[in-house]
Amino acid sequence: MGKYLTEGQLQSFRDDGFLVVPNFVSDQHCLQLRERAMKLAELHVPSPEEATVFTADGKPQHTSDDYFLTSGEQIRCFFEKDAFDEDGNLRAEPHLALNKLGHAMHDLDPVFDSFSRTPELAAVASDIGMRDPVLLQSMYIFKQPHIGGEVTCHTDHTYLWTEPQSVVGFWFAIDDATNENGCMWALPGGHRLPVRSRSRLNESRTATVMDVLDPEPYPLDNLQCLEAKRGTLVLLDGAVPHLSAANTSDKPRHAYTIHAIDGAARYPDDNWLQRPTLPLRGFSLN
Ligand SMILES: O=C(O)CCC(=O)C(=O)O
Repeated sequence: MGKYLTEGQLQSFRDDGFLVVPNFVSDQHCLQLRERAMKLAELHVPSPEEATVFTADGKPQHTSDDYFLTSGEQIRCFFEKDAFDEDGNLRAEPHLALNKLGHAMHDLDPVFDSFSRTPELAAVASDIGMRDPVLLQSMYIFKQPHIGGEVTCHTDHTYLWTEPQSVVGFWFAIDDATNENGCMWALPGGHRLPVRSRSRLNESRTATVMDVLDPEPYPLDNLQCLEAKRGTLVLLDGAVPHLSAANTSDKPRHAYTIHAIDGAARYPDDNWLQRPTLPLRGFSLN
């Protein structure tokens, strides 16, 4: 028995590389975060020139954009590809056209900060063997009705590389996530496969490039559907392949995700996410 998780849950996480923990956060806290995210979306709307669009595979369309590459220590807004009409005008109000907010709400906004740093989260991190967990990035994912794009199969280690590999995803359903509105899917045991690609900054640090370590695509036939009611925590080993489908329904699927790494692991300076002025902090409030 861990501090929060049962032995059975820990075994499941070790076996599968992911774990669904229902009722981890109260509805009230989820709704408070949801309201705050909508507010931040209004407050941080970028100018049309700055706006970065996320393509279907979850990559920014303009990876060279300073706006994206410096977002590791900011609160920035990223739009859905279908948020714009043929003339480049937003089809809806900005906060209804966003793909996500990223990537430092957990450090810069008090509501996100306290949601991200609870004793329960510290206990879970300790249960799964994280010795010095530090919160590297946060994303608030809107998965808007009709326009919420798919996130293709990837591992988080690909984007947040540490040596040794240490990233863990703490994903929270802020709305009910169902097969209909684009819930997450993951490959049971997929964390034991070698990670197949690494995204890093190019030499001039103006764009990201993908190093393909193994061109074989991940086997997708045995994916497990991770439907999750509001307040559910989904833990994801950094090496487990996961994805989510587009939201073609009329229901939003808001989610919040934190990626934590081991503070003792090496964090290469060619990772896209750099925080030169904002020190990393752990889960506990002190
Ligand atoms: O919420 C989603 O649809 C994708 C999230 C994801 O891939 C992640 O948190 O690593």
